[in-house]
Amino acid sequence: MLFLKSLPLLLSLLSVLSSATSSNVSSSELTISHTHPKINYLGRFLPTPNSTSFAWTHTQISINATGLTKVVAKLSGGKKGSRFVVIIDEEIGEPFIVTSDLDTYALTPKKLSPSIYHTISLLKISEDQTQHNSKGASTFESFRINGDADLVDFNNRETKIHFIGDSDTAGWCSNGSPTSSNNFLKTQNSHITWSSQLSKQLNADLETVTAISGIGVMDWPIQDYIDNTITFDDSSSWDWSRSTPDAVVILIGPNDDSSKTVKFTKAYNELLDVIVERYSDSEPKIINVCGGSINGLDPCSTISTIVDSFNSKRSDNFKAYYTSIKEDTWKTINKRKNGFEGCDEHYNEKGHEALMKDIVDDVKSFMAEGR
Ligand SMILES: *[C@@H]1O[C@H](CO)[C@@H](O)[C@H](O)[C@H]1NC(C)=O
Ligand SMILES: *[C@@H]1O[C@H](CO)[C@@H](O)[C@H](O)[C@H]1NC(C)=O
Ligand SMILES: CC(=O)N[C@H]1CO[C@H](CO)[C@@H](O)[C@@H]1O
Repeated sequence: MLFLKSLPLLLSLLSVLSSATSSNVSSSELTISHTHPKINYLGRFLPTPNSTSFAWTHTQISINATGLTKVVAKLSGGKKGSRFVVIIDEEIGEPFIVTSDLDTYALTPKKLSPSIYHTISLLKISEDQTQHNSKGASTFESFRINGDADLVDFNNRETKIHFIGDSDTAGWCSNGSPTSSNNFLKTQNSHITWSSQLSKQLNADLETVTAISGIGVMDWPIQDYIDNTITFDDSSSWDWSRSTPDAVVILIGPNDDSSKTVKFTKAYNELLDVIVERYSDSEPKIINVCGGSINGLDPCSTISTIVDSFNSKRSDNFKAYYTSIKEDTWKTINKRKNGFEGCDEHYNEKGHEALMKDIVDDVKSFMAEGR
């Protein structure tokens, strides 16, 4: 009696167990290491045997596949952590923090239809705040995906831009408010900057973003870091032949004392010389932008003069261009009460958009010139 009574229970228990096991077997998982040829890297990455390191903001890791239902990334965020977003089929997710420990992060919060191609991009939206060798670098080890997914190529856009800049390009405080703290893990977001918004308008990739908050060309020069694969690691020199941008777009200078015109001009020319030397094969257009936050108009007239003199003494095919935010726009977006500021008097998304709108037509025509 007792036996007969418990048999159905035992049988149903067994069937629950076996269905759970079989469903797990049918959805087996695959680990694809950081060296897998279908993983697309945009920006500067340094592969090591076990993982790939990266430190510059706006570096991006992507895949493209059908049958994809699950993607888990194994990564670490460097000593002080990093901020990331996931972009699924061009739709941007909520920013999240990757800590210093190597850990796993689920990148597919919503259900993906397995019958169509999906692109998943992991985008680093904060910069290296540790600023000591490679200690602040993030590392990426692998993706774990469902085993029946079929990976295909992720193709980059045809037009590629290298942005050089300071906090305004790195997105310092862009997600903050005038009353919020400036904790970079909560407020830095390079995806909503003028540079990122401009690239979207041009249907271009941000192939390289070498931006550091607080940097300039003279007092703390970007020239000291621009050759590094890992921002603050001088031993990680970048192989420039791996990038062939159509344009180098620069917004730099407000962090220098540009009233020392001669010294500033010399330092800005040093940066231009580095670009000419490193990109001597691809000869990208060199587009100089004025319109930074706080004191952003200070270096404008000097930079405009530098551009003219750069072009007047060329024997190669390089050409520099200059464009600026309108003075009225700049005044409007740099007043706290007007709603264009994040924390530390830096632009929020709306402020960045206003800057982008003032320069986008000029940049489009510069890029179209001679093509
Ligand atoms: C790399 O991985 C191997 C095998 O898992 C491990 O033994 C080794 O310690 C790792 N090296 C580093 C630098 O993490
Ligand atoms: C993903 O792959 C599909 C099929 O090859 C292709 O049509 C699509 O353009 C790819 N997406 C990207 C961003 O490369
Ligand atoms: C070990 C494991 O992953 N078990 C899972 C098997 O599948 C069932 C149902 O899908 C899950 O509930 C278990 O956690």
